[in-house]
Amino acid sequence: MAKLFRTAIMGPPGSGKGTISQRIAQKFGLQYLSSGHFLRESIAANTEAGVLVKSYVERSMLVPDHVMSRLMLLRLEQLTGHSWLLDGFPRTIAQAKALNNICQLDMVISLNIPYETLRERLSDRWIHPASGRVYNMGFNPPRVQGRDDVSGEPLIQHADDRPEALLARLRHYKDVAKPVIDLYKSQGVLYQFSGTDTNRIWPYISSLLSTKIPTQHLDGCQPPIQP
Ligand code: G5P
Ligand code: MG
Repeated sequence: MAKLFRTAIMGPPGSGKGTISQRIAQKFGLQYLSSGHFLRESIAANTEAGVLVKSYVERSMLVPDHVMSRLMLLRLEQLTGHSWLLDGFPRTIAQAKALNNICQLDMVISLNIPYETLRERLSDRWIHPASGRVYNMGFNPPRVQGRDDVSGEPLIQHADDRPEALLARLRHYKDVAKPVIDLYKSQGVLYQFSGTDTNRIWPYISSLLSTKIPTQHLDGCQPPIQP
């Protein structure tokens, strides 16, 4: 049986985790699990977890570790025997330890993007609240200005993408991510990528993954879960 490949992508809000994850999932056929997407899905479905996490997600605050870990580990339990990619989980050391208890990651991608770049991207970001689809007026604009490509409904801008709120979020991200990054560094699985442009970072990630993911795996892969 082909060896399974388990990886995670970390980075501050707006660093391109989602954009790069979609490319990895498409090119390498990994199952794609996004913590933000699962949270928004639970909120939209009004599940017990959704009600619990709504106020955190709306304020861009971290959801409590036990809720987040339970949500993600339950999904991962359904994927034994599959290779996967996690986007946005683990984000704290408690989450990393909970994940470590069930499996060891083969590789962790960490994105280092300058603050000014994040600020520009997020101030230009528009969201379709019902689906969580994200647009950027410069990088991936909607077909019709101010409207979601699929539903045609209006797009909104996130209050937490204002510069002062964003600076606080990014500081918080750094503090919380440091022990997680140190843990994966000590395990020898951390790969850090820096830059201001996703399209320039992507070829490096893609060629690194090509050396790590066994080609037999690609033959038998499952279609990725689209968020
Ligand atoms: P999410 O959904 O994980 P964030 O805030 O971590 O949300 P976000 O916003 O999803 O991260 P991203 O995925 O890192 O950002 O980046 P992206 O969406 O690909 O790109 C950002 C924007 O820039 C897009 O508009 C994209 O098109 C554009 N872009 C990308 N590359 C380029 C480029 O090169 N140039 C330009 N010009 N633009 C570009 O989490 C949401 C909430 O859920 C909770 C928290 O409340 C969080 O705030 N949560 C958790 N809580 C606890 N623990 C966890 N593990 C949690 N995970 C989520
Ligand atoms: Mg994202």
